[in-house]
Amino acid sequence: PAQRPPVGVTAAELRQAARQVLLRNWTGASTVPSRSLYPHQWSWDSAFVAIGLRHLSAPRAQRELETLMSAQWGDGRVPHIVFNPSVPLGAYFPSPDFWRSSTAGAGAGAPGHVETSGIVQPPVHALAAWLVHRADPATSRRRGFLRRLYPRLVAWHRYLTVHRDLGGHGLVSAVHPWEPGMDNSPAWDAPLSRIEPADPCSFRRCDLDHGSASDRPTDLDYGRYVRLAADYRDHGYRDGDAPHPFAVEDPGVNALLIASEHALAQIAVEVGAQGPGDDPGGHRGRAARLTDALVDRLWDEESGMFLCRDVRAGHRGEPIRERSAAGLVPLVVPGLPHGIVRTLLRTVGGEHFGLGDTVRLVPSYDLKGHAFDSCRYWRGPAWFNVNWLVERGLRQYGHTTRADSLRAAVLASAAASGFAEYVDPHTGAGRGAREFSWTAALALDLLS
Ligand code: 9WN
Repeated sequence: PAQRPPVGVTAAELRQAARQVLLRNWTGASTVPSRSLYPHQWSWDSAFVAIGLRHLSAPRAQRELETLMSAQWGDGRVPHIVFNPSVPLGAYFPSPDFWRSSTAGAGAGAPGHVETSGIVQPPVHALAAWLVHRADPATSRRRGFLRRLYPRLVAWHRYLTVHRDLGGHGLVSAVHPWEPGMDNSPAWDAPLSRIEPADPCSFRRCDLDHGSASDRPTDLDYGRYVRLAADYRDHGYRDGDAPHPFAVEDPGVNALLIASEHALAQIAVEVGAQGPGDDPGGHRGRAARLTDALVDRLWDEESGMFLCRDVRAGHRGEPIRERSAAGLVPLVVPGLPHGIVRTLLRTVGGEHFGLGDTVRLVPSYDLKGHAFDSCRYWRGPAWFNVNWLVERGLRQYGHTTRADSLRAAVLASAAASGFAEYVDPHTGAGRGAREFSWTAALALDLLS
């Protein structure tokens, strides 16, 4: 195992370094994932950031989520990017003039006061809101934090369960590879291969100004990302009208929705919500139904993990036979059947993910997979949010020793890599951006 704790870094020094990153990446109302590569507000990044910020300043953590939720659309969707108007258009692609949310998305209720993207990211927000509240309930109550956020979180989940059940079996579908947050996962190769790429001359990849081409998704992938997003936009971002040629049920997205639905039940108790359906019992019932659907549709005994499902393949959709770390994220779901938990734990430590054996952090993709690449974005490298989720899952199911060693490995790797965006799972070498916000935030959370 390569990621040893860096000699001489104390917990206090690491905490201080993480704090500095979060202060530097704070814009006054929210946090950028990275000053260089991602100069706007991203949806699931903000949820993870708030989970860390709560240890520094409860009001600031609350503000992070409030800023994001104030860009919510009328149909309930929470956009994956909220653009900062003071950042030049050329700093990130696709920029606001590509998404044109306030005009193209008007029919779906896009806000007029801010520009956003039109797709979504995993719903970690209710879980984050609950954890933020618990860090300082008095301040949260005084500011009416949960009382104001609760109806927005309910509308967000309703958007996903009503407008995005494209498979018709009670699970949420992602309609773009950016939505599950794992852009170029090998799980998308087959469904994406059916998409005609946009003309490469029609856009310019700003990401290559900041990141190395060998680490980032390929130009062909980008052409397809652009095509899917442009077609969605040209259908007014209305899910009923858009054909959604890419539609996948992702176990990570659905597991995070379930964990957040459980958090909504606790929030409903705190705010005294009385339904109908939006009372604590309503949320628990929805979480239970989603859990049943997750197990029915996505559990694969042969692989020993959850698989994504391509809703557009065959007559009734087909499992995508690629082992992605998204299939381990359901460890965060409470109350999974015991046999599934046992098998998942074997898989995490087995030859495909190697945790505690060949690697010290969970890789994003099968170490033995045909598409494994230890450098290229979501095709192998280890990401800190995924490892934070697996750590939480191990702890939830009582595997404290394994959770403790994963926690130590995450902290050591965050420190040694300068809070890298992701790391090579074999060597521990940092990749992508440095001073990456969720790496610092989640390290801070694990230190607390
Ligand atoms: C597209 C911001 C985001 C993360 C995603 C990660 C990456 C964007 C990109 O950066 O995606 O949304 O330009 O590659 O894949 O998980 O939220 O950190």
